[in-house]
Amino acid sequence: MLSFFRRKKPQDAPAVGKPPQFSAEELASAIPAPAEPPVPAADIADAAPASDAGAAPGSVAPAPAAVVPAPAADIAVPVQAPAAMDTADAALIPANAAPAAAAGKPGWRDRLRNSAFARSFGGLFSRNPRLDDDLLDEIETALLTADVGVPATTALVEDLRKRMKSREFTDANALLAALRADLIALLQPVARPLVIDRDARPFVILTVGVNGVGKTTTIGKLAKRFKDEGHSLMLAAGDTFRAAAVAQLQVWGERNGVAVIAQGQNADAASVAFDALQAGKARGTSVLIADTAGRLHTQAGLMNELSKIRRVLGKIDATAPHEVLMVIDGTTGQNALNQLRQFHAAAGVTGLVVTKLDGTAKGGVVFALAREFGIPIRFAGIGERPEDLRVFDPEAFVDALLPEALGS
Ligand SMILES: Nc1nc2c(ncn2[C@@H]2O[C@H](COP(=O)(O)OP(=O)(O)O)[C@@H](O)[C@H]2O)c(=O)[nH]1
Ligand SMILES: [Mg+2]
Repeated sequence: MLSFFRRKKPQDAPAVGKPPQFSAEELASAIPAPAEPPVPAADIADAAPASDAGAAPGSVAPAPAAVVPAPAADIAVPVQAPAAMDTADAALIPANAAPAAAAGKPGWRDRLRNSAFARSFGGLFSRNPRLDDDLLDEIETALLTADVGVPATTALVEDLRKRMKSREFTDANALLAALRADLIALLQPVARPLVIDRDARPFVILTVGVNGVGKTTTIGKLAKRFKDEGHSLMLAAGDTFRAAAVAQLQVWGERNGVAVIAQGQNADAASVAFDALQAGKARGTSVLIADTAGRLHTQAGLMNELSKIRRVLGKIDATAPHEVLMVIDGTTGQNALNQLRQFHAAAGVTGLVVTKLDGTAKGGVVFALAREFGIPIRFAGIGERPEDLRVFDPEAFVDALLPEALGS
């Protein structure tokens, strides 16, 4: 793993209030490649703060006392063009990352077939099991092992047991088809895609979650998606714990030709969000996505910081943030439920992204999240490439875990 992705613990961060800066070493460590030609002046101007775009800080709404916008010269991105496109790829996507998944169901199937879920059910049904209580026990074990959790597993198995006793199924395959339908039904209520309200200018998406779950990567993927859909876009580098985190977002921004508002390392994250929203308003940007530093749901001070970011955004636009998008690592297991509970209490989560469902993720936690919270699952990450962020699709997801071919 590149040192670039290694995170310094928040408590190691020097005190807030120092002028933001990027040393040559920090940038070099963020983008491990020879320097490429600098960004053209026009691009740098595009990344300028609100004050440069014609709106004086505070003209939209007075800055709250706790938020001291950095002096104009310090706001936004004095970052020397760290890299060109190919270098950016090298910095963002591991060299051994798989090519982008195929479109539609085949991509889901291909990426999820090694999941614990798919493997245990594959093993179970390739043995042509008999329709009996042992089969239900084995299904129960497989669901629990795949992180579906006790409440959802119990509900699913008891439904199947009842229907089996009333002789609804002719054989094990009929029961498998019923399980498939039950799993889809469990996810249907949370399959509510993110809709960008075009009247909100900008539509503000605040991303939250613990360290390393894929927040910044997801923002990069979303930037590409929204750009392709014709939205004008701005990113806010709210992970101010490390210079490398700011640079990581800037590389994604450059890659997609998107302005990144930053104040550098150790800046107040709420201040960055405030500046970015002012800039977005001044430019009539359609979508603003704010990154935040990863934090543990057990760190009360940092969780309070999220509430503060929310409040500060609300000073400029009472309806912002329009989406609080929590990114959850699909390999986390049942702990994901605790994470969501805490983040929801601190920041009012309105949508989820479950990442890393490719590879060996158990995947079952998606069902547990759906059952327990009913919060919409907007997207699923099924790989590291920009294209590998899918609108969450229960049928494609369940089809990948329990292919129809299984048992037929
Ligand atoms: N396989 C896989 N890796 C992912 C996915 N999303 C993010 N990652 C990887 O997870 C690691 C951490 O991502 P990052 O965005 O820096 O996490 P953050 O700390 O939450 O911002 C990086 O190596 C990403 O490439 C995904 O959907 N699948
Ligand atoms: Mg990050």
